[in-house]
Amino acid sequence: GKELYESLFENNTKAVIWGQQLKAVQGMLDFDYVCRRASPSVVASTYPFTGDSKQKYYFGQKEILIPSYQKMKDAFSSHPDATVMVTFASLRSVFDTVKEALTYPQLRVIAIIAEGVPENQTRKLIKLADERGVTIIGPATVGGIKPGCFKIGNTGGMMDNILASKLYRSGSVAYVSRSGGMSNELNNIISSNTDGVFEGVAIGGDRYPGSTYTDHIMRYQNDDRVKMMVLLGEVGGTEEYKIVEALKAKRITKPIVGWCIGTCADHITSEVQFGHAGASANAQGETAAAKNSALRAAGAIVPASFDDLGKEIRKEYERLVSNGTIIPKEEVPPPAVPMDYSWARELGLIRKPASFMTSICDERGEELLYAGVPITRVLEEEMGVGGVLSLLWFQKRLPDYANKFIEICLMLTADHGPAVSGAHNTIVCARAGKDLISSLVSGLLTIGDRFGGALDGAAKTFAEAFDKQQSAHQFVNEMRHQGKLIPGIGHRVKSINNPDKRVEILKKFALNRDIFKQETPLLNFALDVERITTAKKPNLILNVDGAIGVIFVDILRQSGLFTQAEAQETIEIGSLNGLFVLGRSLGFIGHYLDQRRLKQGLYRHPWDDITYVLPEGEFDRE
Ligand code: Q5B
Repeated sequence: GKELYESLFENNTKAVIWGQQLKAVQGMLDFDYVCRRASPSVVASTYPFTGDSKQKYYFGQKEILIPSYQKMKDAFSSHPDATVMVTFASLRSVFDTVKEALTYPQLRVIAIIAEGVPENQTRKLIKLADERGVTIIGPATVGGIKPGCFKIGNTGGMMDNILASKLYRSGSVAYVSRSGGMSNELNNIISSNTDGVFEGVAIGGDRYPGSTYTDHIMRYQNDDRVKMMVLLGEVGGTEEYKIVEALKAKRITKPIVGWCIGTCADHITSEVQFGHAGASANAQGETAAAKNSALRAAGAIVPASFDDLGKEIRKEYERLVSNGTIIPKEEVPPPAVPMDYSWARELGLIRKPASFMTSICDERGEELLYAGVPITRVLEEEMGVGGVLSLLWFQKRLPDYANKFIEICLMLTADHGPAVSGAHNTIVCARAGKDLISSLVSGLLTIGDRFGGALDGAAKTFAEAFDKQQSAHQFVNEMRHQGKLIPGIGHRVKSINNPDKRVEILKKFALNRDIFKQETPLLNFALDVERITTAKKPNLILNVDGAIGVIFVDILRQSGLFTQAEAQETIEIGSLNGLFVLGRSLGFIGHYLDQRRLKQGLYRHPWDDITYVLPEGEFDRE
């Protein structure tokens, strides 16, 4: 049978949680910490749909691991000192869950947090629990709270609420209510009119709650630490009359302030079902007003209205203080519970310098933005690859001719045959059996000052000479004196006799004022330089890297879209080589796929194509 009058929770009570309610568990642990409990109240959780694991929580500042067990049996056998189970199982699985829990003799309390559990199931569970001496709180409840000791799940709300109602330390007033929401109200009323809450239980709105007002009030009656009690009943049912009987029979001797809410129902002519399943008066005696009168007549302190509840509670509390029943304790401030970072941020209490900054793309909203432009607009306005590149690389919407120029660059640099350094590397890598990305990267790694990566160098070197107002002659001579090759000049196979068609196309496009609507002073200067270098050697042409480099500087400087500083920065941070890298990636990927399709085997370079020039010595072959 059930031992009725014992305490359910103390400051060393341990609980197992059924379900994956990480937030609720953290709330319980924060409560424990603010109550100065020596150890957390939650020792384990159990959930059949995931394997055994350990879950990370905070206990104050400290990070702790709490085990989660797939099998309830394992949770209880590993934690034989757990006497409470809080289950968040849904109405579909709660019956079986609680039935199983009731087979573990260590359990004293099961708090069921589930709406809509069928009444026949609840009644079966109540019967089983009674036989085993287990107290059920719920099902349709948030649970209960015992300041300084234990908090069931989300009871009491957030930490600011708990602090405001001083639920971190024990008071002298114990209450029982049906509704979780109203118990928050009671926490507030009691804490502002007395030395605080000793314990509060919300039994839940069910017609057949697992434990009743009387179960809890009798516990409070028998606990010397409770000096006065509060009962918040409601319209419907006859449970409050059991308190009336206990008062009459002097089984309740402590002061009890009582109020049944729902007195307004008497003014409504039609039959009213309030929020709770049990909150409907089926007979005159079940009305709130009738129950309030009965309580008053039996000796409970019943205010004139709910508004006066606090006043009556205060009056009784002050009487108990003045006659020495309650000796108010000195207020000790609670330890500070660190606030969760995300919550503090939401409240605007903290700020933190971000580790990363970005200015090109934002994917967080409903629509992806490239430099602030929604992608639907990018498509609607047919900005093309050139437009997208301008947004992402330069955060600018460039004029159409500039976007077109970018696209021409990508098309013209896309490939230049298998013999060039990069394509060769990609091919060798592919033939060594490597994957697409490795082969592509192997090719890209050859791009530099000599091969394909002279765009930035050309842009910078030509621009500097131009800005110093050097003539083409002076520039070529200065570079020669410094022993430097001019970036963007020279080609292995192309020459004035075998012109590079790609460069011809670029020049034609940039020099056509009908299309390319700006001046090209740096291109003109580079062409002057080319006239001098090709006079020396026919292959010292303005090459594809050089042509793109100088024309791009002209766009940066003459389009009117970049400030001088932006133009300079764009050249200096190495943007322009990106054009060749991007364009040529098309070709390298093509070469990789081609080798795979052609099923080319491992490449080994032939000996007859290598001159071995080893130092002569005693180990030389005969
Ligand atoms: N001389 C490109 O040289 C190459 C000179 C120069 C002054 C120069 C060379 C060079 C600068 C870097 C550059 C991009 C290595 C090239 C590209 C993409 C590609 C590739 C493809 C594709 C070619 C012979 C004589 C020497 C040198 C002098 C040479 N370059 N003088 N300024 N720039 N250029 N790279 O033919 O007196 O005889 O000793 O480094 O812009 O990579 O298709 O292959 O799409 O894939 O080997 O187009 O020009 O000439 O080094 O034997 O020199 O000319 O000092 O003079 P070569 P070298 P001297 S486009």
